[in-house]
Amino acid sequence: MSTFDEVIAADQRIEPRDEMPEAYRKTMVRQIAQHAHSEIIGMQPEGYWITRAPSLRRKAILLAKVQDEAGHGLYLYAAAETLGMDRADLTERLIDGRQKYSSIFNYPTLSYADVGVIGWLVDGAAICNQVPLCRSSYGPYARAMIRVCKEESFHQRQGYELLMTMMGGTAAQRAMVQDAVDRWWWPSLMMFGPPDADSPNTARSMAWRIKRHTNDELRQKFVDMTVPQAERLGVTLPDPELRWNAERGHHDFGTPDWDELKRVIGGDGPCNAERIANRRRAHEEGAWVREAAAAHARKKEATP
Ligand code: BYC
Repeated sequence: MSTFDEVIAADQRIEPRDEMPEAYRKTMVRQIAQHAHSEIIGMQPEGYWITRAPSLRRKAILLAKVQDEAGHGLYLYAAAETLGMDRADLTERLIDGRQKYSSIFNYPTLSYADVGVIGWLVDGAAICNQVPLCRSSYGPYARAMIRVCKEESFHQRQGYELLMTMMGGTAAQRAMVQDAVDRWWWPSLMMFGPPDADSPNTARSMAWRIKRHTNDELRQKFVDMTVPQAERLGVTLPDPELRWNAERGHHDFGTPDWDELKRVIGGDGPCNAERIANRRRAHEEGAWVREAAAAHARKKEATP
């Protein structure tokens, strides 16, 4: 039987029954739980627009997307369960503030263009971050990521298509798109985490092959991928320092406001309190469903 270090060195997967250092298990629980919480909290900014969608077609697309996000949360909670973490316990840790979720979901969605921009930029950033996680060293997480990425790709396309449609509309619609891009660009860059020099977890997570690229590498990849899409769409990315650097073969770009990221992660973003209050209320209102399901399961077990 191979040891943990041999499995990692051979670039194979660690499975739930394999021996693993306690620090590896803790890191996986931390990342998977945060990821799961992000999917579930991430349903709120877009969910708000389901009853306000401009057409039946847009409503059906948005409903499907938000339901996918619930599904992603569930795959991820199931992956955390393989590490001995109970979903109910993880939910408690989210709503009492002991565990984090992505900073991006603490910003408000002010118009329907935000739905398109979340699909294009936020899901675009998520794909950039998550495709390498399909090769992450923890088997259940890597396998969950494969399906998640396929669905994220649909999410990104629906956002881009929505924006293309609006950009072909009236001047007011084009202005709505530009306004949404202006508000979501910098928070999207912050999704990749702090700069490498201030990222305490990256070196170890790279050594364990949980992460395959650093935060800054993925952020650069996202910028390079997004600039031509913005040009095609006809919007301006709100960064005066953004330009092609032929020597590096990459775009140079400005510095995100890292103090803002710290504030938002620390609980002081525009919507943190509202997001957690909604999640807590939904959890409390769902107590009777959990009790009924448990009673049903006990009854089924008792009947021969
Ligand atoms: N927001 O050492 P670092 C989605 C924390 S869902 C909040 O670089 P690491 C979608 C970090 O946790 C998107 N916290 O950490 C859903 C750490 O704190 P702790 C979610 C952040 O883990 C619905 C500290 O800062 N995606 O796409 O090496 C609709 C230092 O950071 C953030 C994932 O969760 C942040 N932005 O790297 C639409 C992907 N950044 O835990 C879309 C999986 C950093 O030590 N996660 N922190 O207290 C990852 O890839 C990595 O965990 C991160 C951070 C790149 C996020």
